[in-house]
Amino acid sequence: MINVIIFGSPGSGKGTQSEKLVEYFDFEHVSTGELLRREIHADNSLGRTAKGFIDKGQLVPDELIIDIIDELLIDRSPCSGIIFDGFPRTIAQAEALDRLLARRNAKVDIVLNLNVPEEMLISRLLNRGKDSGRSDDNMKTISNRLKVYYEQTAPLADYYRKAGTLCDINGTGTVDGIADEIRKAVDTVRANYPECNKAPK
Ligand code: B4P
Repeated sequence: MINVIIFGSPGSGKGTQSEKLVEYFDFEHVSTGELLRREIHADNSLGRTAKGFIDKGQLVPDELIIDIIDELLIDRSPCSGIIFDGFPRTIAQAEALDRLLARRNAKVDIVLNLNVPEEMLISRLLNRGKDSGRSDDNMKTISNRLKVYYEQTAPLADYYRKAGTLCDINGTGTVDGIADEIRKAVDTVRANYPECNKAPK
């Protein structure tokens, strides 16, 4: 299993770049934000719980997210690839992911850390909020999402730097320019799995 994490603050381009990566590699895109929005749309119990946190710009409790990921990892073939977008977001989630992958003789292969200055993040999210219909793309919630990011999620960069898997990416260029840089980084880890190397799409 090849496991890629796209990491960065809200608005850093995680979702955008994940879409680009799946156009090129035969990977599955797992966005915990999208999964939660689907549950909210279905108006089920998980969705109603998640909405309460998301609308305030807070993180959904770790155990709910870890259960979702645990289920997703069932019956993976040894050569499947996953792009985790927006997961993990806390140290507890990162440790849980390491455990879940180790049980399957797998590991986190690379963490793509998208670096974007704060004023650009805010402008991207406000811009998206004009037509996304997302209840969390407004200034009040964005401010809290950024605060939560710095407090709870940013420390993960050190966690993965120590593990030797962090790869810093400048997230301020064009979408295609950033995608090229990311593709090269992911190609280097794919080379560690010669038995899985089908030519990219
Ligand atoms: P997410 O859906 O993951 O939202 P996000 O972090 O704000 O990033 P998003 O994917 O939307 O933005 P992107 O960087 O792609 O999570 C939503 C909420 O769900 C969280 O706040 C939390 O409450 C909850 N949640 C999700 N996962 C969780 C977890 N693991 N644990 C607990 N809670 C969790 O980019 C945004 C915009 O930038 C786009 O409009 C795009 O068009 C634009 N953009 C991207 N790249 C660009 C570029 N190069 N140039 C110009 N614009 C660009």
